[in-house]
Amino acid sequence: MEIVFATSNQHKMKEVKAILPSSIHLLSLADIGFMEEIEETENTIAGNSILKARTIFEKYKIPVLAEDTGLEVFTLNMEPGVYSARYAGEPSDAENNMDLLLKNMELVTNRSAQFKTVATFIDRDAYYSFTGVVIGAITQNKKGNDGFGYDPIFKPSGFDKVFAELSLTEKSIISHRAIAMNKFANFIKTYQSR
Ligand code: ITT
Repeated sequence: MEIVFATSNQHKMKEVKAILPSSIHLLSLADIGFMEEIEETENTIAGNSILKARTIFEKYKIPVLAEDTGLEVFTLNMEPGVYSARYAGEPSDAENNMDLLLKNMELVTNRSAQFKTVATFIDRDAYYSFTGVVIGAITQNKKGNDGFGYDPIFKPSGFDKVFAELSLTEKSIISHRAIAMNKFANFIKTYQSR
């Protein structure tokens, strides 16, 4: 089945291709000629996930998958959350975002946090959303060179490495994105495109 994956983030595309079965052929936004930026105007992760999928579906009327992800720190009232991409302002910059988060957590002892992904699939008249959450903690310093975004400062529970120290294959087994996308993959197995 051909599905457009509505993201402008090449790291997400790479991870999702590694997670989903090869029977799902993912097209990029460039493949369908969509070169604009989708403004994320909703105030929840789920809302922005639906918004991204809906924007592409309404224009092209083809099956679309989109996702929105946020890093939620429990003692910071679940921030940066829906504002994860622009936590330190715009344009979005991963180093600045991590630096600001580490600074805001200098005096914080409970460093528990979670990554949350909401993936949304739209085909015809209905949308279907799938959530993936991974619990962990924010480290004191950045480590590792793999992954993207906040990966250098997020250590998943039960691991002694941050996400940026895991390979693509290792991250793709345990990540928030993997949990959400595996739920979608299970759903699509029995879904009949009408
Ligand atoms: P699209 O909206 O085009 O999909 P984006 O990069 O804007 O791409 P989000 O709004 O979902 O995606 O990103 C929220 C922020 O969280 C952004 O700063 C990402 O770098 C970061 N992020 C998302 N997934 C991540 C992951 O698996 N590991 C670390 N950081 C991640």
